Amino acid sequence: MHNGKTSITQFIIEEQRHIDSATGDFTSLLNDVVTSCKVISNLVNQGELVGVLGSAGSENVQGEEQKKMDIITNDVFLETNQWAGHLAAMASEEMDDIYHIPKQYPRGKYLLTFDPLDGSSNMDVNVSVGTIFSILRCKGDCQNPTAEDFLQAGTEQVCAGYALYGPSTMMVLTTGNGVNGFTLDQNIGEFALTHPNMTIPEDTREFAINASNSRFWEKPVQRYVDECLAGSTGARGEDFNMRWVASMVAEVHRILTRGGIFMYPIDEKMKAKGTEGKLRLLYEGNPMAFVVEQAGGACSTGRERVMEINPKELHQRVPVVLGSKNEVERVVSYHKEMDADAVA
Ligand code: AHM
Ligand code: MG
Repeated sequence: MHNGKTSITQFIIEEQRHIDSATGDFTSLLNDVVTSCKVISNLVNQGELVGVLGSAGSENVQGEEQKKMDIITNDVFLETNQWAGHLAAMASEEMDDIYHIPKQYPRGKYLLTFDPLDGSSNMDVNVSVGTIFSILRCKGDCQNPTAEDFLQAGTEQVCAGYALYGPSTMMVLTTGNGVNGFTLDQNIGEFALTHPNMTIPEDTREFAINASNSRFWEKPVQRYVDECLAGSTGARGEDFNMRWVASMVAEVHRILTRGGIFMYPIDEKMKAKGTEGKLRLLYEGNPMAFVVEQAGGACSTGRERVMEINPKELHQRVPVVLGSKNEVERVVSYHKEMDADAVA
């Protein structure tokens, strides 16, 4: 690319050259994912000029209101990634069941999961939104894949990443070899490597949580946040700052840039409804955990490493505590203490 910057295409090709068994399939698949995000970036940028804001008047499988853009961006992913022959199937937050590759196209050896427009409630108010994706190997019958083929622990991911549609559009991804960030040059339609080897500082003084749920939190989360709020007058002896964008992609990106901790924990309201969290394991928890861990951070439910969970169902939800390692470990230790007290 120009100005001495490496394009995302060159970066992916050069990274795959180091892998003897690579056939070019994965490189090509990742390029299609990148293309999907460019198309979505363009739609997000145009907003109401192309009439994409507002509700679609439908609900997804989790009973959440779907925005027009949830459906449009889901279709962009399906159309862009279905034809090339790299995928056995796809699954997304916006579809009840897995998506089978149409008969006229060949089927390949990978599975793609995605949340096409995370934080979509932010679309109408013109605040950052993102796309999250994860690539898995199809280990079963790739010609006749089922939902069970997607139920792999996060440690099995081949690649994960996100696109952030903010003041600039960025893609951040990992193939298990560190984390790299690319910025979209709108003039030439290509991502350039602008943030090589992103790392998360181990310590932080910034936390992100939706505090309107505080009366439902479990004790360990309550304790952690109380201590942050007490700042220099409390147990921590230091002041903390707080953020809540309500776009997980934007929160994770901030944490990758300057550290921090993000929490969407399980709470009493969720337990009463029989759900295990707000965020989805396959479309949000695992891909973000892979990125965050590869950048030197940590991602836990509070009680276990997110990437070690064996998924039981496609749309499984999970509590998420991620970011700077020492803070995540502190939250985990508070859970351990509380759970030990409960047994004693
Ligand atoms: P979505 O996938 O339906 O957009 O929901 C996930 C989003 C995350 O991006 C964000 O962290 C969270 O939901 C915000 O939740 P809340 O509205 O409770 O603040
Ligand atoms: Mg989401």
